[in-house]
Amino acid sequence: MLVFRQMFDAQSSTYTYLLADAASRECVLIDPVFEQGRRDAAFVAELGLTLIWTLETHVHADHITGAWLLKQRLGSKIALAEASGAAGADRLLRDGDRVSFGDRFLEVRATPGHTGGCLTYVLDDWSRAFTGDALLIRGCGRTDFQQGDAGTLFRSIRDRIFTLPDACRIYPGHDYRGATATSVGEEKRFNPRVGGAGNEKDFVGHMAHLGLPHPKQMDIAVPANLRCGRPDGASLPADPDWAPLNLTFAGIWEVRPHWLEEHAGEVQILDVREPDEFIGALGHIEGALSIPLGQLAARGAELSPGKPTVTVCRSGGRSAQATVILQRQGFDKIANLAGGMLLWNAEMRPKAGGIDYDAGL
Ligand SMILES: N[C@@H](CCC(=O)N[C@@H](CS)C(=O)NCC(=O)O)C(=O)O
Ligand SMILES: [Fe+2]
Repeated sequence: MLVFRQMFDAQSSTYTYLLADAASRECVLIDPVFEQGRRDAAFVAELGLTLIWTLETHVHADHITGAWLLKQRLGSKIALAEASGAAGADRLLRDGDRVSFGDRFLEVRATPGHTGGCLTYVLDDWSRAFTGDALLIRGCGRTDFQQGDAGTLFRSIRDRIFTLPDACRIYPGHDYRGATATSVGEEKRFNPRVGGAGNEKDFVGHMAHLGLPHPKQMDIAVPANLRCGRPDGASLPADPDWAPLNLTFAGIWEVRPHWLEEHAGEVQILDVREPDEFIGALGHIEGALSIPLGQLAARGAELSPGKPTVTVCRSGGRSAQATVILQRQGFDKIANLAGGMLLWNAEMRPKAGGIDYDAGL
């Protein structure tokens, strides 16, 4: 069984793919994006997976890879093409290699042309192929920089991608118009550059006249990607260190109830439930300030700005939104109480008011 997810970085229109072997829980990420490192790490953790490889389809010109960052966070290894010329990889891939995760594997196909080191990763059963920027949906990667060569790209697509079964699903490195996937058969018929009856000469002529401006991030992205995304002296965005926080895939920093019970005196506790809930059956945490979620935008000034804040509600849903509202107001040390008062009560932690479930009522 395969676990498969497609994720998107809106800044660069990049797709990142997660493939996991359901039984062993081993997974790989294809083309992670640096700025999405926390998102990807949280996703891998929440699905109970172990990230063993990050795989690059090529040295990107438009965004920085998350490979190095994920290696620091999760201990994953970095692989990309030997022909990429990049330093800092754990494995340099060549045409015909296999990258295994659990009982599954990806077959490595060299598909140069967009760059000299472009790879396509084909799933073991040929049901899916991850083409990077060699083949895009109704398009293809540009060929005007990074050893780009239109004739080479034409042959890569025709000989190494279009030779897969028509039903093989194609997952590209980007899409700029909102499409997510295509298939070999579909691109053979409808791709205006490489499909239909066009030949190499037609393709080379088409590619010579794209007239695209260079990617905005190119001068930063290419040198960084040639180091597999390792920052060059620049400091990393630091994780908050005032508590052992967990970042959920939804992007919310969370704190566990036991930590809050032990450190209640060091933080301000903000309960965002309605007043009747605050004094209702679930009770509230001693010393908590009560500001209902609907009033938070107007009453943020009642909180001390420099003090770490933990938001609380019934289940953790409304208080997650409270962290977002407070961040917009400039608060930076904010976390949500995981599980809210429901989990707090289930763990029988001390509370003010409410029903004492432990007394058997
Ligand atoms: N506007 C984008 C540039 C997008 C771009 O050039 N993308 C490359 C892939 S790295 C490409 O091959 N695009 C093909 C196309 O747009 O047809 C940016 O500034 O990042
Ligand atoms: Fe690219």
